[in-house]
Amino acid sequence: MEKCSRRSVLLHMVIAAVLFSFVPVSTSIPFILFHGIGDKCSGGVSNFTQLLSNLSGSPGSCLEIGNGENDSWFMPLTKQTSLACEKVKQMKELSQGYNIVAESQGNLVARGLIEFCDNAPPVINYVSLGGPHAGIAAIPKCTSGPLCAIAEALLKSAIYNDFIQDHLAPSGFVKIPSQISKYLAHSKYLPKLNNERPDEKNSTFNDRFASLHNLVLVMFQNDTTLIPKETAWFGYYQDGGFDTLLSPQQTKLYKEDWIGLKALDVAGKVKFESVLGDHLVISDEEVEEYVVPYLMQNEDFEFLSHNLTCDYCDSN
Ligand SMILES: *[C@@H]1O[C@H](CO)[C@@H](O)[C@H](O)[C@H]1NC(C)=O
Ligand SMILES: *[C@@H]1O[C@H](CO)[C@@H](O)[C@H](O)[C@H]1NC(C)=O
Ligand SMILES: *[C@@H]1O[C@H](CO)[C@@H](O)[C@H](O)[C@H]1NC(C)=O
Ligand SMILES: *[C@@H]1O[C@H](CO)[C@@H](O)[C@H](O)[C@H]1NC(C)=O
Ligand SMILES: *[C@@H]1O[C@H](CO)[C@@H](O)[C@H](O)[C@H]1NC(C)=O
Ligand SMILES: CC(=O)N[C@H]1CO[C@H](CO)[C@@H](O)[C@@H]1O
Repeated sequence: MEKCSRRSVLLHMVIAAVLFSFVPVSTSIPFILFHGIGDKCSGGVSNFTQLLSNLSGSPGSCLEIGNGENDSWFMPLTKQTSLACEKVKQMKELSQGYNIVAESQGNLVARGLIEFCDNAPPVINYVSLGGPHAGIAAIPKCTSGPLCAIAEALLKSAIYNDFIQDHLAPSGFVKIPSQISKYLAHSKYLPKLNNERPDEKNSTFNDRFASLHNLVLVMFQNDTTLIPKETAWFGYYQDGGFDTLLSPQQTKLYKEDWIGLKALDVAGKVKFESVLGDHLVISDEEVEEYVVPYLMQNEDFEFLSHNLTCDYCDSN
Protein backbone atom coordinates (compact mmCIF):
# COMPACT_ATOMS: atom_id res chain seq x y z
CA MET A 1 0.00 0.00 0.00
CA GLU A 2 2.77 2.38 0.97
CA LYS A 3 4.72 1.38 -2.09
CA CYS A 4 1.71 2.14 -4.13
CA SER A 5 1.14 5.63 -2.82
CA ARG A 6 4.76 6.59 -3.34
CA ARG A 7 4.46 5.56 -6.94
CA SER A 8 1.20 7.37 -7.05
CA VAL A 9 2.80 10.61 -5.88
CA LEU A 10 5.49 10.22 -8.46
CA LEU A 11 2.91 9.56 -11.11
CA HIS A 12 0.97 12.63 -10.12
CA MET A 13 4.10 14.71 -10.32
CA VAL A 14 4.68 13.44 -13.82
CA ILE A 15 1.08 14.19 -14.72
CA ALA A 16 1.36 17.66 -13.21
CA ALA A 17 4.50 18.29 -15.24
CA VAL A 18 2.77 17.08 -18.38
CA LEU A 19 -0.29 19.19 -17.67
CA PHE A 20 1.81 22.21 -16.97
CA SER A 21 3.87 21.87 -20.11
CA PHE A 22 0.77 21.54 -22.26
CA VAL A 23 -1.18 24.46 -20.84
CA PRO A 24 -0.22 27.00 -23.51
CA VAL A 25 -1.19 24.74 -26.43
CA SER A 26 -3.92 22.63 -24.92
CA THR A 27 -6.79 24.98 -25.72
CA SER A 28 -7.39 24.38 -29.41
CA ILE A 29 -5.64 23.67 -32.66
CA PRO A 30 -5.58 26.64 -35.05
CA PHE A 31 -6.73 26.33 -38.63
CA ILE A 32 -5.94 28.09 -41.86
CA LEU A 33 -8.20 28.51 -44.85
CA PHE A 34 -7.32 28.61 -48.55
CA HIS A 35 -9.83 30.28 -50.87
CA GLY A 36 -10.58 29.36 -54.45
CA ILE A 37 -9.80 31.00 -57.76
CA GLY A 38 -10.80 34.62 -58.39
CA ASP A 39 -11.35 35.09 -54.68
CA LYS A 40 -9.53 36.82 -51.86
CA CYS A 41 -9.25 36.57 -48.09
CA SER A 42 -11.17 39.78 -47.50
CA GLY A 43 -14.88 39.95 -48.41
CA GLY A 44 -17.06 36.86 -48.25
CA VAL A 45 -14.20 34.54 -47.36
CA SER A 46 -13.42 36.53 -44.22
CA ASN A 47 -16.99 35.96 -43.07
CA PHE A 48 -16.65 32.24 -43.69
CA THR A 49 -13.36 32.11 -41.79
CA GLN A 50 -15.00 33.98 -38.93
CA LEU A 51 -17.99 31.63 -38.99
CA LEU A 52 -15.73 28.58 -38.73
CA SER A 53 -13.85 30.18 -35.90
CA ASN A 54 -17.06 31.13 -34.10
CA LEU A 55 -18.59 27.68 -34.44
CA SER A 56 -15.46 25.71 -33.54
CA GLY A 57 -14.01 28.00 -30.91
CA SER A 58 -10.63 27.60 -32.61
CA PRO A 59 -8.51 30.45 -33.86
CA GLY A 60 -8.27 30.55 -37.64
CA SER A 61 -7.25 32.79 -40.50
CA CYS A 62 -7.38 32.87 -44.25
CA LEU A 63 -3.92 32.56 -45.72
CA GLU A 64 -3.51 34.91 -48.68
CA ILE A 65 -1.12 34.16 -51.50
CA GLY A 66 0.32 37.15 -53.32
CA ASN A 67 -2.32 39.75 -54.08
CA GLY A 68 -5.21 37.30 -53.81
CA GLU A 69 -7.64 37.52 -56.69
CA ASN A 70 -5.21 38.14 -59.54
CA ASP A 71 -2.51 35.80 -58.38
CA SER A 72 -5.04 33.02 -57.85
CA TRP A 73 -5.63 33.20 -61.60
CA PHE A 74 -2.19 33.91 -62.99
CA MET A 75 0.43 32.63 -60.58
CA PRO A 76 1.36 29.00 -61.32
CA LEU A 77 0.38 26.61 -58.56
CA THR A 78 3.98 25.57 -57.92
CA LYS A 79 4.73 29.16 -56.98
CA GLN A 80 1.52 29.54 -54.97
CA THR A 81 2.41 26.43 -53.01
CA SER A 82 5.95 27.52 -52.21
CA LEU A 83 4.69 30.92 -51.03
CA ALA A 84 2.16 29.16 -48.79
CA CYS A 85 4.95 26.94 -47.46
CA GLU A 86 7.12 29.91 -46.50
CA LYS A 87 4.22 31.73 -44.86
CA VAL A 88 3.13 28.76 -42.79
CA LYS A 89 6.64 28.24 -41.46
CA GLN A 90 6.72 31.84 -40.28
CA MET A 91 3.44 31.60 -38.39
CA LYS A 92 4.50 30.72 -34.84
CA GLU A 93 0.94 29.90 -33.83
CA LEU A 94 0.98 26.94 -36.25
CA SER A 95 4.26 25.46 -35.05
CA GLN A 96 2.62 22.71 -32.94
CA GLY A 97 0.39 21.59 -35.81
CA TYR A 98 -2.72 22.92 -37.45
CA ASN A 99 -5.82 22.07 -39.47
CA ILE A 100 -6.68 23.14 -43.00
CA VAL A 101 -9.95 24.02 -44.69
CA ALA A 102 -9.72 24.69 -48.42
CA GLU A 103 -12.11 25.72 -51.15
CA SER A 104 -11.91 24.60 -54.78
CA GLN A 105 -8.50 25.37 -56.35
CA GLY A 106 -7.21 26.27 -52.87
CA ASN A 107 -7.20 22.53 -52.24
CA LEU A 108 -4.37 22.01 -54.67
CA VAL A 109 -2.34 24.63 -52.82
CA ALA A 110 -3.26 22.96 -49.51
CA ARG A 111 -2.25 19.53 -50.74
CA GLY A 112 0.96 20.93 -52.23
CA LEU A 113 1.70 22.41 -48.83
CA ILE A 114 1.11 19.06 -47.12
CA GLU A 115 3.16 17.05 -49.62
CA PHE A 116 5.96 19.35 -50.75
CA CYS A 117 6.77 21.71 -47.88
CA ASP A 118 9.98 20.65 -46.11
CA ASN A 119 10.44 21.24 -42.36
CA ALA A 120 6.89 22.43 -41.96
CA PRO A 121 4.66 21.91 -38.92
CA PRO A 122 2.28 18.95 -39.20
CA VAL A 123 -1.19 19.23 -40.69
CA ILE A 124 -3.63 17.31 -38.48
CA ASN A 125 -7.08 17.45 -40.11
CA TYR A 126 -7.76 18.58 -43.63
CA VAL A 127 -11.25 19.45 -44.87
CA SER A 128 -11.56 19.81 -48.63
CA LEU A 129 -14.57 21.60 -50.10
CA GLY A 130 -15.02 20.99 -53.83
CA GLY A 131 -11.35 20.33 -54.61
CA PRO A 132 -10.33 19.37 -58.18
CA HIS A 133 -8.07 16.65 -56.77
CA ALA A 134 -7.99 14.36 -59.77
CA GLY A 135 -8.01 17.21 -62.29
CA ILE A 136 -10.69 18.86 -64.42
CA ALA A 137 -11.48 17.53 -67.86
CA ALA A 138 -13.17 20.61 -69.31
CA ILE A 139 -13.93 24.24 -68.55
CA PRO A 140 -17.52 25.27 -67.82
CA LYS A 141 -19.15 27.79 -70.19
CA CYS A 142 -17.53 31.20 -69.91
CA THR A 143 -18.66 34.65 -70.96
CA SER A 144 -15.60 36.77 -70.18
CA GLY A 145 -12.40 36.88 -68.16
CA PRO A 146 -9.50 34.50 -67.63
CA LEU A 147 -11.75 31.43 -67.74
CA CYS A 148 -12.31 32.15 -71.45
CA ALA A 149 -8.56 32.31 -72.02
CA ILE A 150 -8.32 28.81 -70.64
CA ALA A 151 -11.27 27.63 -72.70
CA GLU A 152 -9.61 29.10 -75.78
CA ALA A 153 -6.30 27.39 -74.98
CA LEU A 154 -8.21 24.16 -74.66
CA LEU A 155 -9.87 24.69 -78.04
CA LYS A 156 -6.51 25.32 -79.66
CA SER A 157 -4.95 22.35 -77.89
CA ALA A 158 -2.54 24.76 -76.20
CA ILE A 159 -3.30 23.99 -72.58
CA TYR A 160 -0.08 22.04 -72.09
CA ASN A 161 2.14 24.68 -73.73
CA ASP A 162 4.81 26.10 -71.42
CA PHE A 163 3.50 29.64 -71.70
CA ILE A 164 -0.02 28.67 -70.63
CA GLN A 165 1.30 26.42 -67.89
CA ASP A 166 3.39 29.29 -66.53
CA HIS A 167 0.69 31.96 -66.69
CA LEU A 168 -2.70 30.42 -65.93
CA ALA A 169 -2.97 28.67 -62.58
CA PRO A 170 -5.83 26.29 -63.51
CA SER A 171 -3.89 24.94 -66.49
CA GLY A 172 -1.87 23.08 -63.84
CA PHE A 173 -4.77 20.75 -63.13
CA VAL A 174 -6.48 20.39 -66.51
CA LYS A 175 -6.33 16.69 -67.31
CA ILE A 176 -7.84 15.85 -70.66
CA PRO A 177 -8.68 12.14 -70.56
CA SER A 178 -7.89 11.70 -74.25
CA GLN A 179 -4.47 13.39 -73.94
CA ILE A 180 -2.90 11.62 -71.00
CA SER A 181 0.59 11.30 -72.45
CA LYS A 182 0.68 15.02 -73.25
CA TYR A 183 -0.62 15.75 -69.78
CA LEU A 184 2.00 13.58 -68.10
CA ALA A 185 4.78 15.06 -70.18
CA HIS A 186 3.87 18.75 -69.96
CA SER A 187 1.51 19.57 -67.12
CA LYS A 188 3.55 21.34 -64.49
CA TYR A 189 1.54 20.66 -61.37
CA LEU A 190 -0.99 17.87 -60.93
CA PRO A 191 1.11 14.91 -62.16
CA LYS A 192 3.70 15.71 -59.51
CA LEU A 193 1.11 16.35 -56.78
CA ASN A 194 -0.60 13.04 -57.50
CA ASN A 195 2.66 11.10 -57.93
CA GLU A 196 1.42 10.08 -61.37
CA ARG A 197 4.64 9.87 -63.37
CA PRO A 198 5.90 6.30 -63.22
CA ASP A 199 9.56 7.33 -63.06
CA GLU A 200 9.19 10.23 -60.67
CA LYS A 201 7.19 8.94 -57.76
CA ASN A 202 8.37 10.35 -54.47
CA SER A 203 7.37 8.37 -51.39
CA THR A 204 7.92 11.42 -49.17
CA PHE A 205 4.77 12.99 -50.66
CA ASN A 206 2.90 9.80 -49.89
CA ASP A 207 4.22 9.59 -46.32
CA ARG A 208 3.30 13.17 -45.58
CA PHE A 209 -0.22 12.94 -46.96
CA ALA A 210 -0.83 9.61 -45.23
CA SER A 211 0.08 11.14 -41.88
CA LEU A 212 -3.12 13.20 -41.74
CA HIS A 213 -5.43 12.27 -38.88
CA ASN A 214 -8.59 13.02 -40.85
CA LEU A 215 -9.24 13.81 -44.48
CA VAL A 216 -12.73 15.10 -45.25
CA LEU A 217 -13.63 15.27 -48.94
CA VAL A 218 -16.82 17.21 -49.59
CA MET A 219 -18.37 16.85 -53.06
CA PHE A 220 -21.15 19.13 -54.32
CA GLN A 221 -23.81 17.05 -56.02
CA ASN A 222 -24.97 19.93 -58.20
CA ASP A 223 -21.45 21.13 -59.01
CA THR A 224 -21.37 22.75 -62.46
CA THR A 225 -17.83 24.11 -62.12
CA LEU A 226 -15.83 20.94 -61.60
CA ILE A 227 -15.99 18.51 -64.50
CA PRO A 228 -16.46 15.83 -63.32
CA LYS A 229 -17.76 16.77 -59.86
CA GLU A 230 -16.46 13.44 -58.56
CA THR A 231 -12.91 14.84 -58.79
CA ALA A 232 -13.68 16.27 -55.33
CA TRP A 233 -13.47 12.64 -54.10
CA PHE A 234 -10.51 11.73 -56.37
CA GLY A 235 -12.91 10.04 -58.79
CA TYR A 236 -12.14 10.62 -62.49
CA TYR A 237 -12.55 9.50 -66.08
CA GLN A 238 -10.68 6.42 -67.13
CA ASP A 239 -7.67 7.29 -69.31
CA GLY A 240 -8.72 7.58 -72.95
CA GLY A 241 -12.01 9.46 -72.96
CA PHE A 242 -15.17 10.58 -71.20
CA ASP A 243 -16.97 7.24 -71.38
CA THR A 244 -16.13 5.71 -68.03
CA LEU A 245 -16.14 7.51 -64.73
CA LEU A 246 -14.11 5.71 -62.09
CA SER A 247 -14.96 5.86 -58.41
CA PRO A 248 -12.06 6.90 -56.17
CA GLN A 249 -11.42 3.26 -55.26
CA GLN A 250 -11.27 2.23 -58.93
CA THR A 251 -8.51 4.68 -59.87
CA LYS A 252 -4.86 3.69 -60.13
CA LEU A 253 -3.99 6.53 -57.76
CA TYR A 254 -5.99 4.68 -55.12
CA LYS A 255 -5.31 1.07 -56.03
CA GLU A 256 -1.53 1.57 -56.28
CA ASP A 257 -1.72 4.13 -53.48
CA TRP A 258 0.37 6.83 -55.15
CA ILE A 259 -0.25 9.44 -52.45
CA GLY A 260 -1.49 7.54 -49.40
CA LEU A 261 -5.22 7.97 -50.04
CA LYS A 262 -5.82 4.24 -49.77
CA ALA A 263 -3.77 3.93 -46.61
CA LEU A 264 -5.81 6.72 -45.04
CA ASP A 265 -9.06 5.17 -46.22
CA VAL A 266 -8.21 1.71 -44.96
CA ALA A 267 -7.39 3.27 -41.59
CA GLY A 268 -10.87 4.83 -41.54
CA LYS A 269 -9.49 8.35 -41.80
CA VAL A 270 -11.19 9.48 -45.02
CA LYS A 271 -14.71 10.85 -44.93
CA PHE A 272 -16.34 10.94 -48.37
CA GLU A 273 -19.16 13.44 -47.88
CA SER A 274 -21.57 15.04 -50.29
CA VAL A 275 -23.94 17.97 -50.10
CA LEU A 276 -26.73 18.97 -52.48
CA GLY A 277 -25.68 22.40 -53.70
CA ASP A 278 -23.73 23.79 -56.66
CA HIS A 279 -19.98 24.42 -56.36
CA LEU A 280 -19.15 25.64 -52.82
CA VAL A 281 -22.80 26.24 -51.94
CA ILE A 282 -22.98 24.90 -48.41
CA SER A 283 -25.46 25.64 -45.65
CA ASP A 284 -24.52 26.53 -42.09
CA GLU A 285 -25.98 23.19 -40.98
CA GLU A 286 -23.72 21.32 -43.41
CA VAL A 287 -20.75 23.36 -42.22
CA GLU A 288 -21.57 22.33 -38.66
CA GLU A 289 -21.79 18.70 -39.67
CA TYR A 290 -18.86 18.27 -42.05
CA VAL A 291 -16.35 20.98 -41.20
CA VAL A 292 -16.62 22.23 -37.64
CA PRO A 293 -16.08 18.90 -35.80
CA TYR A 294 -12.63 18.57 -37.39
CA LEU A 295 -11.63 22.00 -36.14
CA MET A 296 -12.67 21.25 -32.58
CA GLN A 297 -10.53 18.27 -31.75
CA ASN A 298 -7.78 18.78 -29.28
CA GLU A 299 -4.83 16.43 -29.52
CA ASP A 300 -3.29 17.36 -26.20
CA PHE A 301 -6.52 16.86 -24.35
CA GLU A 302 -6.85 13.41 -25.88
CA PHE A 303 -3.34 12.60 -24.78
CA LEU A 304 -3.94 13.71 -21.21
CA SER A 305 -7.28 12.00 -20.93
CA HIS A 306 -5.84 8.57 -21.70
CA ASN A 307 -4.58 7.35 -18.36
CA LEU A 308 -4.76 9.60 -15.39
CA THR A 309 -5.56 6.75 -13.03
CA CYS A 310 -2.97 4.94 -11.02
CA ASP A 311 -2.40 1.73 -12.93
CA TYR A 312 0.15 0.48 -10.39
CA CYS A 313 -2.35 0.80 -7.54
CA ASP A 314 -4.97 -1.15 -9.45
CA SER A 315 -2.66 -4.06 -10.03
CA ASN A 316 -1.65 -4.28 -6.36
C1 LIG B 1 -20.32 39.38 -44.13
O1 LIG B 1 -21.15 39.33 -42.98
C2 LIG B 1 -21.76 40.56 -42.68
C3 LIG B 1 -22.47 40.44 -41.36
O2 LIG B 1 -22.83 39.12 -41.07
C4 LIG B 1 -22.69 40.96 -43.83
O3 LIG B 1 -23.28 42.20 -43.57
C5 LIG B 1 -21.86 41.05 -45.11
O4 LIG B 1 -22.70 41.30 -46.21
C6 LIG B 1 -21.11 39.78 -45.35
N1 LIG B 1 -20.22 40.00 -46.47
C7 LIG B 1 -20.17 39.21 -47.52
C8 LIG B 1 -19.24 39.61 -48.61
O5 LIG B 1 -20.83 38.18 -47.59
C1 LIG C 1 -18.66 35.73 -35.03
O1 LIG C 1 -18.80 36.12 -33.68
C2 LIG C 1 -18.65 37.51 -33.48
C3 LIG C 1 -18.64 37.77 -31.97
O2 LIG C 1 -19.69 37.11 -31.35
C4 LIG C 1 -19.79 38.24 -34.20
O3 LIG C 1 -19.63 39.62 -34.02
C5 LIG C 1 -19.71 37.90 -35.68
O4 LIG C 1 -20.82 38.47 -36.36
C6 LIG C 1 -19.72 36.41 -35.88
N1 LIG C 1 -19.46 36.19 -37.30
C7 LIG C 1 -19.99 35.20 -37.99
C8 LIG C 1 -19.70 35.17 -39.43
O5 LIG C 1 -20.65 34.32 -37.48
C1 LIG D 1 -4.56 42.00 -62.36
O1 LIG D 1 -3.97 41.57 -63.56
C2 LIG D 1 -4.29 42.37 -64.67
C3 LIG D 1 -3.73 41.70 -65.89
O2 LIG D 1 -2.42 41.25 -65.68
C4 LIG D 1 -3.72 43.77 -64.44
O3 LIG D 1 -4.05 44.59 -65.53
C5 LIG D 1 -4.32 44.35 -63.16
O4 LIG D 1 -3.76 45.58 -62.88
C6 LIG D 1 -4.08 43.40 -62.00
N1 LIG D 1 -4.77 43.88 -60.84
C7 LIG D 1 -4.23 43.87 -59.63
C8 LIG D 1 -5.08 44.36 -58.51
O5 LIG D 1 -3.07 43.51 -59.42
C1 LIG E 1 11.30 13.68 -52.63
O1 LIG E 1 10.80 14.82 -52.00
C2 LIG E 1 11.57 15.24 -50.89
C3 LIG E 1 10.80 16.36 -50.19
O2 LIG E 1 10.59 17.45 -51.01
C4 LIG E 1 12.93 15.65 -51.36
O3 LIG E 1 13.72 16.04 -50.25
C5 LIG E 1 13.59 14.47 -52.05
O4 LIG E 1 14.83 14.87 -52.61
C6 LIG E 1 12.69 13.95 -53.17
N1 LIG E 1 13.26 12.71 -53.67
C7 LIG E 1 13.48 12.52 -54.96
C8 LIG E 1 14.02 11.19 -55.33
O5 LIG E 1 13.24 13.37 -55.79
C1 LIG F 1 -29.69 20.99 -58.55
O1 LIG F 1 -29.77 21.35 -59.91
C2 LIG F 1 -31.05 21.15 -60.49
C3 LIG F 1 -30.96 21.41 -61.97
O2 LIG F 1 -30.37 22.67 -62.21
C4 LIG F 1 -32.05 22.06 -59.79
O3 LIG F 1 -33.33 21.83 -60.30
C5 LIG F 1 -32.05 21.73 -58.30
O4 LIG F 1 -32.87 22.62 -57.61
C6 LIG F 1 -30.65 21.83 -57.73
N1 LIG F 1 -30.65 21.40 -56.35
C7 LIG F 1 -29.98 22.06 -55.42
C8 LIG F 1 -30.13 21.52 -54.03
O5 LIG F 1 -29.29 23.01 -55.64
C1 LIG G 1 -3.33 4.87 -23.89
C2 LIG G 1 -3.15 3.95 -22.75
O1 LIG G 1 -2.08 3.85 -22.18
N1 LIG G 1 -4.25 3.29 -22.38
C3 LIG G 1 -4.25 2.36 -21.27
C4 LIG G 1 -4.95 2.96 -20.08
O2 LIG G 1 -5.11 2.01 -19.05
C5 LIG G 1 -5.86 0.89 -19.38
C6 LIG G 1 -6.07 0.03 -18.16
O3 LIG G 1 -4.91 -0.05 -17.37
C7 LIG G 1 -5.11 0.16 -20.49
O4 LIG G 1 -5.83 -0.98 -20.91
C8 LIG G 1 -4.94 1.09 -21.68
O5 LIG G 1 -4.19 0.46 -22.70
